[in-house]
Amino acid sequence: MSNLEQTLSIIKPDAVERNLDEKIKSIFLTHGFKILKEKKIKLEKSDAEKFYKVHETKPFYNDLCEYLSSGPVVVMVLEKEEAVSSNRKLMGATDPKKAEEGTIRKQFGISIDKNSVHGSDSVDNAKIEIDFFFKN
Ligand code: IDP
Ligand code: MG
Repeated sequence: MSNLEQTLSIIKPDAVERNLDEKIKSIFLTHGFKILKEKKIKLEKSDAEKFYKVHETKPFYNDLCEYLSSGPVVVMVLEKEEAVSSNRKLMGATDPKKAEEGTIRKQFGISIDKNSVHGSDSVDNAKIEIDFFFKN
C-alpha cells in the first residue's frame, strides 16, 4: 500500500556555513526522497521564534532561535513513502553523539544545538511547517 508523504527539512546554519548543503541534498536523493520545493533564506529571529514556538518554555529556546537565525538555511519539502519517519531515521538522534552510524547528524552534527538538520516529527506538523515556509 502506498503512503506517499511530504515532510519539511531544514539544513541548518552550521551545515550551510560549512558548504554541506549540496552533500546533504544528495543524501536525501540517494535515499529516494524527491525535493519538491527548496529555498535558501535567512530567517529573522522572530521567524525562528514562531517556527520553534512549541519549545518556548525550554531553557534552550532563546539560544535555539538565535542560532537558527544566525545565518542562511536551506528549507525543503521532501516527498517519499513514509517521508516523515524515513527522514527522522535518516537524520538520527537530536544529539549527534547519540545518533546512529550513517545518519546525517552522526556524520555532520557538531553538538546538540548545531545538529545540521531539522525534520518534521509528525505528518500533522509537516503540513504546518510546510505551510509556514511555502504558503503563498
Ligand atoms: P529534533 O530537532 O530532533 O526534533 P527537538 O527536541 O524538537 O529535536 O528540539 C529542536 C532543536 O532544539 C534540536 O534540533 C536542537 O537543535 C535544539 N535542542 C534540543 N534539545 C536541546 C538541548 O538540550 N540543548 C540545546 N539545544 C537543544
Ligand atoms: Mg523537533
